[in-house]
Amino acid sequence: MALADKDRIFTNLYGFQPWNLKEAMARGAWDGTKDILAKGKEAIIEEMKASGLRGRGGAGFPTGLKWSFMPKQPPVDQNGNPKPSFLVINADESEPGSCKDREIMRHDPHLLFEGALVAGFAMGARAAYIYIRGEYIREAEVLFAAREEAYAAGLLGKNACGSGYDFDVFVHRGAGAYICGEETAMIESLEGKKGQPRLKPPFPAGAGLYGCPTTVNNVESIAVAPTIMRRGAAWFSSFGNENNRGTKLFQISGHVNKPCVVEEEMSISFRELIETHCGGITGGWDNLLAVIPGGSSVPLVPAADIIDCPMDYDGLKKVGSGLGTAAIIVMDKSTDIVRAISRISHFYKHESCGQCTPCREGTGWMWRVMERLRTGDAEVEEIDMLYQVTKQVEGHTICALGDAAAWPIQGLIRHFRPELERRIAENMPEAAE
Ligand code: L3W
Ligand code: SF4
Repeated sequence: MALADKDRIFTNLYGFQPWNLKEAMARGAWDGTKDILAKGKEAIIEEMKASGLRGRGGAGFPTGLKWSFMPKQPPVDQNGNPKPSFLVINADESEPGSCKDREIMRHDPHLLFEGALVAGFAMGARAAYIYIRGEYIREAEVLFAAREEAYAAGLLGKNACGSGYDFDVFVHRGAGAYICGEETAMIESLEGKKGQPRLKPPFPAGAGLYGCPTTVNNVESIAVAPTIMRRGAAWFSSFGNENNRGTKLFQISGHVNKPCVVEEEMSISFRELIETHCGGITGGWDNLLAVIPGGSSVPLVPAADIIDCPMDYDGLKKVGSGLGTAAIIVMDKSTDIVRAISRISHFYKHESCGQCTPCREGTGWMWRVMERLRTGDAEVEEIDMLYQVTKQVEGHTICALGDAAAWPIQGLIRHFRPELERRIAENMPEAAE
């Protein structure tokens, strides 16, 4: 059954009402925030753990657990002074297909600012930085204006919400590099350096922004926190399957009759999601070819495997893919699937920061072979060789971009090998005999 309106967290997702503070408060934002903080840090973290919320930026790491990694006692610098802790909010939404954080920032920015205070307080942070992708110009304007409103109303800054807690939020604009969405590259960029991922460990909770304890969370993860605290962990965890809890923003693009961003219950089946919110597949269900269910970084899933699949972490893992950011790219039978994956390969080649060899060299190499496979200008043996190269890149790089470049190609070879062979045979008739 589809999510009822009363259970939606993002009640202004389509911007039917103004985003401003007065309207946001009428919708329930900033309601009882002081009381939430009065529960104390531990209680907030325990509630978030009990809610089952998993990070909405792609990796699905349990949010309450992540907050609990922040040190209870601040570490000290070489002069014996306590170091501050920071929250960094990842608004660098750049994953192809992903466009949910944009809607939150456009239409419900106060939920994000309130979430920043709740999360920052729980982890003992002095301030939050919202790192927003450079291309989101209008959204950044909304964030700057909403921030002004929150400060003017005493909700942020000194004695935020009358809680006795001082908490600042800064909005920082990126400059258009996908890699700055990787948490440690984002931290480097915030420090004014070139956005390149750091080796982990140490994780940011140990040494993050300016070497201080830092937690990086996605916009959606932070923006849902106040409502979870108001309505309770039991309410949030009543949605979805075991290990896959809550409501979730799904972004459906491609060959559906009505592409949209929609908040739904986690674990809803692909069929129900598409029928309820997208008016079905273009040309009907028989016309469905494949789906990339979690943004371009996850492997595609062929039609037969996806139709009744629960849209959650475990369901999509079982069919060899992942939920990622729940950016669902639907492809019908008019799609040139090899060209589509080759285009994704080009994206990763372009966005590689070049720091480690398997990714820097491998992404270009994989894209060039993909382009030859697209036109059929290749040997059949190269399909297996390409697969082997993806295995050499996967798991051998500093950050997940290497994996993200490898997985779509693996999915293509796993599910569409006959199509690759057909192209080669048609381009080289003598080889097909
Ligand atoms: C402390 C430990 N912290 C893990 C933290 C870690 C991070 C989080 C998840 O990649 C994925 C990637 C993309 N002590 C810890 C710990 N942590 N162990 O938990 O970490 P990790 O390494 O599993 O993932 P990641 O490097 O953050 C993110 C995928 O997301 N993705 C793309 C996302 C794009 C967007 C966007 O456009 N908005 O988010 C799509 O699938 O492939 O797998 O915070 O520090 N022992
Ligand atoms: Fe840079 Fe790619 Fe290495 Fe990530 S995997 S650090 S993007 S070269």
